[in-house]
Amino acid sequence: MTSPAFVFDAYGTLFDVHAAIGRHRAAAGPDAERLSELWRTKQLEYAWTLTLAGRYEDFWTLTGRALDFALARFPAVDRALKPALMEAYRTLDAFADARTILHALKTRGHETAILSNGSPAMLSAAVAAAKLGQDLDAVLSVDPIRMYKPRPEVYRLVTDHFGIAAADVIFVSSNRWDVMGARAFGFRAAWINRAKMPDEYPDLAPERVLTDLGGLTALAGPTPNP
Ligand code: LAC
Repeated sequence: MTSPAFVFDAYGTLFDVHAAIGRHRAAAGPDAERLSELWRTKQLEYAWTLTLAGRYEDFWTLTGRALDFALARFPAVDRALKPALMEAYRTLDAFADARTILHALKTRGHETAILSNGSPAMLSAAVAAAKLGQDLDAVLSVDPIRMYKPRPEVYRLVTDHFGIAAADVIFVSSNRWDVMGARAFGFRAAWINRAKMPDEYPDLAPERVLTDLGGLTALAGPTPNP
Protein backbone atom coordinates (compact mmCIF):
# COMPACT_ATOMS: atom_id res chain seq x y z
CA MET A 1 0.00 0.00 0.00
CA THR A 2 1.33 3.43 -0.92
CA SER A 3 1.83 5.82 1.98
CA PRO A 4 -0.61 8.68 1.29
CA ALA A 5 0.57 12.26 0.77
CA PHE A 6 -1.04 14.77 3.15
CA VAL A 7 -2.01 17.99 1.36
CA PHE A 8 -3.30 20.96 3.32
CA ASP A 9 -5.43 23.94 2.49
CA ALA A 10 -3.69 27.06 3.84
CA TYR A 11 -6.08 29.76 4.96
CA GLY A 12 -8.37 28.66 7.77
CA THR A 13 -6.69 25.23 7.96
CA LEU A 14 -3.01 25.88 8.79
CA PHE A 15 -3.27 29.67 9.16
CA ASP A 16 -5.86 31.42 11.28
CA VAL A 17 -7.52 33.97 8.98
CA HIS A 18 -8.97 35.81 11.97
CA ALA A 19 -5.53 36.31 13.54
CA ALA A 20 -5.07 39.50 11.48
CA ILE A 21 -7.95 41.26 13.22
CA GLY A 22 -6.83 39.61 16.46
CA ARG A 23 -3.65 41.71 16.36
CA HIS A 24 -5.66 44.95 15.93
CA ARG A 25 -8.91 44.18 17.75
CA ALA A 26 -8.68 47.11 20.18
CA ALA A 27 -8.04 49.61 17.38
CA ALA A 28 -10.80 48.10 15.20
CA GLY A 29 -13.47 48.43 17.90
CA PRO A 30 -16.77 46.60 18.43
CA ASP A 31 -17.28 45.68 14.73
CA ALA A 32 -13.91 43.85 14.59
CA GLU A 33 -15.33 40.29 14.43
CA ARG A 34 -18.03 41.13 11.90
CA LEU A 35 -15.48 42.95 9.73
CA SER A 36 -13.18 39.91 9.80
CA GLU A 37 -16.01 37.52 8.87
CA LEU A 38 -17.10 39.69 5.95
CA TRP A 39 -13.49 40.16 4.82
CA ARG A 40 -13.12 36.37 4.55
CA THR A 41 -16.54 35.88 2.94
CA LYS A 42 -15.89 38.46 0.23
CA GLN A 43 -12.35 37.18 -0.42
CA LEU A 44 -13.76 33.72 -1.19
CA GLU A 45 -16.72 35.07 -3.14
CA TYR A 46 -14.45 37.10 -5.43
CA ALA A 47 -12.30 34.02 -6.11
CA TRP A 48 -15.34 31.90 -7.01
CA THR A 49 -17.18 34.50 -9.09
CA LEU A 50 -14.12 35.50 -11.12
CA THR A 51 -13.35 31.83 -11.82
CA LEU A 52 -16.96 31.27 -12.95
CA ALA A 53 -16.63 34.31 -15.22
CA GLY A 54 -13.38 32.99 -16.71
CA ARG A 55 -11.35 35.81 -15.15
CA TYR A 56 -8.45 35.88 -12.68
CA GLU A 57 -6.90 38.33 -10.27
CA ASP A 58 -4.40 37.01 -7.74
CA PHE A 59 -5.52 36.22 -4.19
CA TRP A 60 -3.53 39.06 -2.62
CA THR A 61 -5.37 41.55 -4.83
CA LEU A 62 -8.72 39.95 -3.94
CA THR A 63 -7.82 39.97 -0.25
CA GLY A 64 -7.24 43.73 -0.49
CA ARG A 65 -10.49 44.33 -2.39
CA ALA A 66 -12.43 42.23 0.11
CA LEU A 67 -10.99 44.29 2.96
CA ASP A 68 -11.97 47.51 1.14
CA PHE A 69 -15.55 46.20 0.94
CA ALA A 70 -15.62 45.14 4.60
CA LEU A 71 -14.23 48.52 5.72
CA ALA A 72 -16.88 50.32 3.64
CA ARG A 73 -19.59 48.09 5.13
CA PHE A 74 -18.45 48.77 8.72
CA PRO A 75 -17.52 52.46 8.63
CA ALA A 76 -16.96 52.59 12.40
CA VAL A 77 -13.69 50.71 11.78
CA ASP A 78 -10.89 53.16 10.94
CA ARG A 79 -9.93 52.75 7.25
CA ALA A 80 -6.39 53.76 8.15
CA LEU A 81 -6.00 50.24 9.62
CA LYS A 82 -5.93 48.71 6.12
CA PRO A 83 -2.12 48.56 5.68
CA ALA A 84 -1.65 47.08 9.16
CA LEU A 85 -4.38 44.48 8.58
CA MET A 86 -2.92 43.50 5.21
CA GLU A 87 0.55 43.14 6.75
CA ALA A 88 -0.94 41.00 9.55
CA TYR A 89 -2.63 38.83 6.88
CA ARG A 90 0.69 38.37 5.05
CA THR A 91 2.23 36.89 8.19
CA LEU A 92 -0.78 35.20 9.80
CA ASP A 93 -0.37 33.04 12.87
CA ALA A 94 -0.50 29.29 12.25
CA PHE A 95 -2.86 27.29 14.43
CA ALA A 96 -1.05 25.90 17.47
CA ASP A 97 -1.14 22.30 16.16
CA ALA A 98 0.08 23.05 12.59
CA ARG A 99 3.84 22.68 13.13
CA THR A 100 3.43 19.61 15.32
CA ILE A 101 1.27 17.68 12.86
CA LEU A 102 3.44 18.51 9.83
CA HIS A 103 6.51 17.32 11.72
CA ALA A 104 4.73 14.15 12.88
CA LEU A 105 3.65 13.32 9.32
CA LYS A 106 7.16 13.89 7.91
CA THR A 107 8.64 11.72 10.67
CA ARG A 108 6.25 8.93 9.66
CA GLY A 109 7.51 9.20 6.06
CA HIS A 110 4.56 10.96 4.41
CA GLU A 111 4.92 13.59 1.73
CA THR A 112 3.34 16.89 2.76
CA ALA A 113 2.22 19.96 0.85
CA ILE A 114 0.04 23.03 0.83
CA LEU A 115 -2.44 23.53 -2.00
CA SER A 116 -3.89 27.01 -1.78
CA ASN A 117 -5.73 29.78 -3.56
CA GLY A 118 -3.06 32.08 -2.10
CA SER A 119 -0.56 33.78 -4.38
CA PRO A 120 3.02 32.43 -4.22
CA ALA A 121 4.36 35.53 -2.44
CA MET A 122 1.73 35.55 0.30
CA LEU A 123 2.11 31.80 0.85
CA SER A 124 5.87 31.94 1.15
CA ALA A 125 5.63 34.87 3.59
CA ALA A 126 3.08 33.00 5.76
CA VAL A 127 5.03 29.71 5.67
CA ALA A 128 8.25 31.52 6.63
CA ALA A 129 6.60 33.54 9.42
CA ALA A 130 5.06 30.39 10.92
CA LYS A 131 8.30 28.37 10.38
CA LEU A 132 6.44 25.56 8.59
CA GLY A 133 8.78 25.24 5.59
CA GLN A 134 11.08 22.52 6.92
CA ASP A 135 8.24 19.98 7.09
CA LEU A 136 6.63 20.80 3.72
CA ASP A 137 7.72 19.10 0.49
CA ALA A 138 5.80 21.57 -1.69
CA VAL A 139 3.79 24.78 -1.51
CA LEU A 140 1.45 24.74 -4.50
CA SER A 141 -0.44 27.87 -5.53
CA VAL A 142 -3.28 28.15 -8.04
CA ASP A 143 -1.51 31.13 -9.57
CA PRO A 144 0.16 29.35 -12.54
CA ILE A 145 -3.21 28.10 -13.79
CA ARG A 146 -5.15 31.30 -12.95
CA MET A 147 -8.30 29.71 -11.54
CA TYR A 148 -9.45 28.95 -8.03
CA LYS A 149 -10.56 25.97 -6.00
CA PRO A 150 -12.85 24.08 -6.27
CA ARG A 151 -12.00 23.76 -10.01
CA PRO A 152 -10.65 20.21 -10.60
CA GLU A 153 -7.64 21.64 -12.48
CA VAL A 154 -6.42 23.03 -9.16
CA TYR A 155 -6.48 19.68 -7.32
CA ARG A 156 -4.70 18.16 -10.34
CA LEU A 157 -1.68 20.36 -9.50
CA VAL A 158 -1.04 17.92 -6.62
CA THR A 159 -1.19 14.68 -8.62
CA ASP A 160 0.93 16.26 -11.37
CA HIS A 161 3.53 17.55 -8.88
CA PHE A 162 3.97 14.28 -6.99
CA GLY A 163 3.20 11.92 -9.88
CA ILE A 164 0.67 10.02 -7.76
CA ALA A 165 -2.97 8.97 -8.10
CA ALA A 166 -5.75 11.05 -6.57
CA ALA A 167 -6.63 8.15 -4.24
CA ASP A 168 -3.13 8.40 -2.72
CA VAL A 169 -3.77 11.93 -1.43
CA ILE A 170 -5.39 12.82 1.89
CA PHE A 171 -6.57 16.40 1.49
CA VAL A 172 -7.06 18.36 4.69
CA SER A 173 -9.22 21.46 4.88
CA SER A 174 -11.34 23.34 7.38
CA ASN A 175 -13.41 24.65 4.46
CA ARG A 176 -16.24 22.22 3.74
CA TRP A 177 -16.59 23.50 0.15
CA ASP A 178 -12.89 22.71 -0.40
CA VAL A 179 -13.36 19.17 0.95
CA MET A 180 -16.24 18.86 -1.53
CA GLY A 181 -13.94 19.88 -4.41
CA ALA A 182 -11.22 17.50 -3.26
CA ARG A 183 -13.64 14.57 -2.99
CA ALA A 184 -15.11 15.38 -6.42
CA PHE A 185 -11.57 15.14 -7.83
CA GLY A 186 -11.02 11.76 -6.15
CA PHE A 187 -8.85 12.64 -3.14
CA ARG A 188 -9.40 11.12 0.27
CA ALA A 189 -10.23 13.96 2.63
CA ALA A 190 -10.39 15.06 6.24
CA TRP A 191 -12.53 18.01 7.28
CA ILE A 192 -11.17 20.02 10.21
CA ASN A 193 -14.42 21.30 11.66
CA ARG A 194 -12.99 23.58 14.35
CA ALA A 195 -16.06 25.80 14.33
CA LYS A 196 -18.46 22.82 14.76
CA MET A 197 -20.43 23.81 11.68
CA PRO A 198 -23.29 21.66 10.34
CA ASP A 199 -22.32 19.32 7.51
CA GLU A 200 -22.94 20.18 3.83
CA TYR A 201 -22.48 18.50 0.42
CA PRO A 202 -23.77 15.07 1.57
CA ASP A 203 -22.78 13.36 -1.70
CA LEU A 204 -19.12 14.38 -1.31
CA ALA A 205 -18.36 13.54 2.29
CA PRO A 206 -14.96 13.52 4.02
CA GLU A 207 -13.52 10.26 5.30
CA ARG A 208 -12.93 11.88 8.71
CA VAL A 209 -14.36 14.88 10.52
CA LEU A 210 -11.90 16.19 13.12
CA THR A 211 -11.98 19.08 15.56
CA ASP A 212 -8.26 19.82 15.16
CA LEU A 213 -5.21 18.82 13.12
CA GLY A 214 -3.88 16.44 15.80
CA GLY A 215 -6.49 13.82 14.91
CA LEU A 216 -4.79 13.31 11.53
CA THR A 217 -2.29 10.94 13.11
CA ALA A 218 -5.10 8.33 13.06
CA LEU A 219 -4.83 8.39 9.24
CA ALA A 220 -1.02 8.30 9.20
CA GLY A 221 1.41 5.44 9.33
CA PRO A 222 3.05 4.23 12.55
CA THR A 223 5.82 6.19 14.24
CA PRO A 224 9.18 4.69 13.21
CA ASN A 225 11.25 3.05 15.96
CA PRO A 226 13.96 5.40 17.25
C1 LAC B 1 -6.87 28.53 0.54
C2 LAC B 1 -8.11 29.25 0.96
C3 LAC B 1 -9.25 28.95 0.13
O1 LAC B 1 -5.87 28.54 1.26
O2 LAC B 1 -8.43 28.94 2.28
O3 LAC B 1 -6.89 27.98 -0.57
